[in-house]
Amino acid sequence: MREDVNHDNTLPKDHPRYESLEYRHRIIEGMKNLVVSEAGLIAQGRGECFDYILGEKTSRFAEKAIMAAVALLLISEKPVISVNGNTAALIPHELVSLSNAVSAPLEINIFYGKEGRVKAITDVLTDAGALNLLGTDESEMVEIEELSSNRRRVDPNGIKIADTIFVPLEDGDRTEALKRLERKVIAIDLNPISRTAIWADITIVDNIVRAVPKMIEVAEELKNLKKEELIKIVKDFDNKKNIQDTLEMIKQYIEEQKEAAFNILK
Ligand code: PTJ
Repeated sequence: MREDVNHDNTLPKDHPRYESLEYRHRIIEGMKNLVVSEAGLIAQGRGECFDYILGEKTSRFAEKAIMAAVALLLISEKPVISVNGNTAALIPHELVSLSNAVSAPLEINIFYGKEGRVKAITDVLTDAGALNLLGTDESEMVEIEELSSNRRRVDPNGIKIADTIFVPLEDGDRTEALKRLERKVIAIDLNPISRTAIWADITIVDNIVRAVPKMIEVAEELKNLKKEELIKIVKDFDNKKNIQDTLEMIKQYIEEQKEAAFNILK
């Protein structure tokens, strides 16, 4: 893990929400360095809100999705991990480790194409140990016609020809476009009813800061399985049911919190 960004000791280590605030600061630092877009701050806040109603922990349903996601990455011919500003700022080392563990290259693909951002993200990932990054040479990019946003510009050796694209944390329109192109999409999204979450083949409803390290662990476990066993894990996974189960779990958690809040007030 890299050092935290609490250089001026603004965050006391015994603060009950230290970890969450530390990640918030990574996003703020990332925005100052052009890695994160301004909208990335808002996305982080939205994510925190959903994380609250998940109890800020990885559920057993997220674990099921992680298992299927890693199995799918391991059986894919040309898997790619798409990286945006928020993911690069929050978990650069973990992205590099996952890329190595499942043999899927990292491709920088951003929604907000402000000048200097691709270079800033390249630097962060290179410092974290990335060797063969895709999406770094803007003159080489080709387009995915189904998409109108800046995300349409992709690497000809990456997303353009990938069979499975892993999109940790992003806006919805790309997942729909990739599905129309008959690609497999794996998403991590704290919002279980976002368009990305609904359209993806495998949706991990969890925080990327917990889910990606877990994926690295699971890749170690699954890498010795036979291809048929991995295919079975993917086939047995029902994304729609898993999202429904997650929503039920959230309802139940909120009920429990309602009781707990009343008990505090008694
Ligand atoms: O770096 P860029 O230019 O590619 O832009 C990236 C952002 C995130 C700004 C862009 O993709 C965007 O605007 O996304 P949205 O529409 O805000 O969607 C982000 C989704 O990610 C929301 O559903 C959030 O709940 C979710 N999210 C935020 N933080 C996390 C998260 N999901 C998992 N882990 C998080 N840490």
